[in-house]
Amino acid sequence: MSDSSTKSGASRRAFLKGAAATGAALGAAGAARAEGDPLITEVQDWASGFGDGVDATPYGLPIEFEDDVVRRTVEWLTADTISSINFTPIHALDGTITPQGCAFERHHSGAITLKKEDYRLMINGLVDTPLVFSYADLERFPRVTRTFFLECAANTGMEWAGAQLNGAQYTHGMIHNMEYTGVTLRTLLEEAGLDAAGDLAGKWVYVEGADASSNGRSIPIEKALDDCLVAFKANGEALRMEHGYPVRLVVPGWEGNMWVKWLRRIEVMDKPVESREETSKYTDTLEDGTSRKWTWTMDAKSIITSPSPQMPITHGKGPLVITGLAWSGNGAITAVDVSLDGGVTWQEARLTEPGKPMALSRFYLDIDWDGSEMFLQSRAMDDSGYVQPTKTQLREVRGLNSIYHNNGIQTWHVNANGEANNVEVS
Ligand SMILES: Nc1nc2c(c(=O)[nH]1)N[C@H]1C(S)=C(S)[C@@H](COP(=O)(O)O)O[C@H]1N2
Ligand SMILES: [Mo]
Repeated sequence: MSDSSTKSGASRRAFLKGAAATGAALGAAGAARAEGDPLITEVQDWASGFGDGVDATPYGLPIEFEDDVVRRTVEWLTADTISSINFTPIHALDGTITPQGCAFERHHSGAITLKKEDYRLMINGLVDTPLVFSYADLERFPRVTRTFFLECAANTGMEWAGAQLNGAQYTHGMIHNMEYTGVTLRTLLEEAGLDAAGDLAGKWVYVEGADASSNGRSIPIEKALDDCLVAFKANGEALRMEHGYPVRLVVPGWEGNMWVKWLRRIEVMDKPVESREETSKYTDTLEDGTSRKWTWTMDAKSIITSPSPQMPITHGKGPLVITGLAWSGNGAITAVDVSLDGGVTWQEARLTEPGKPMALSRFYLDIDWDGSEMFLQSRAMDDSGYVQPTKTQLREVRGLNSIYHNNGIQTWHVNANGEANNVEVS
């Protein structure tokens, strides 16, 4: 696990040399293409007239050529689309922010239409004054804006027994990363007053949504007071209906199921409810048949988004950008290593910026691909010192009965034609 050859000066120098050679090769290829290219020498349609005026599209959508960058579902996974899931097209995105329009959806009883005017949020239970807030009330509390990932605990769950789904979108696409604006849950709980709760140790909040499933979950009060948000904006605009319009709970670093959408009630309690969503579901069954519960945190994980099965290498050998995402519910990503040979040797990738706590990090590794097959892997490290485990290491602890919390290292086999497939090397 602690192979650190990549951090040596020697490999760093090799990388710099590689990068320089890469630049030269690209330059030559660019020059050759310019000669006799009608796209350079002829006046094109788009330069011979006018384009659309402003307001042609009051709220813009992606250009038609990008219409394959969409959420996708796997039909056989669920009986219907009402209690179902789809997947973020992470293979086709870059940077770290997930546009709401293609951020995965998970509903237990469908996405509901709830007007701001009809919105109410109740805080009751062990509080000094039970309160009901309207949407307009929430807008008058001091506001914060923070970026966090949401990962469904079931992300990568189909891969426990072996490589199954062929694409980063399907294996790792139950994740999104948005900049949320709202009010801290602490602000609202303090508004209701927590003296009635007495000693807060061992106290809980029970949160539920306005949809038919209600998706009720118990959260320890320490977490509720620490960093949870009652959010009404994502990426600068109103939450989309499918993400909980007009208000959702944000529970940084913890499994997506706790991020209650269409948030309608928060009850302060002296014990957890042990609801369906935290007993029969979202617990981790071990080899001996017993189940771990309260496994809230999403441990450090990473995925190479390109190349990947949906993103084959189409340009042949030479300069190749390997890129992916890394995240940790325990803190900030400090480093991501990439292996081209199934975990035998590792190189440290570049992070676009220092990792932010409980938010996605983007990494790049620029290589000069010699056209030979690769077994691509990435492994994430976070500021708690945790290193993303191999699938074998994970199974040693968890057995084969689990679905949730699979953060094992993923392998893509890339053949000489640049096609990638989901495989396992152990
Ligand atoms: N009210 C309500 N909240 C909910 C759900 C739901 O069905 N109803 N699904 C949960 C689950 S399992 C996940 S993974 C996340 C998904 O959030 P998203 O649809 O915005 O991606 O919402 C959670 N919050
Ligand atoms: Mo979920």
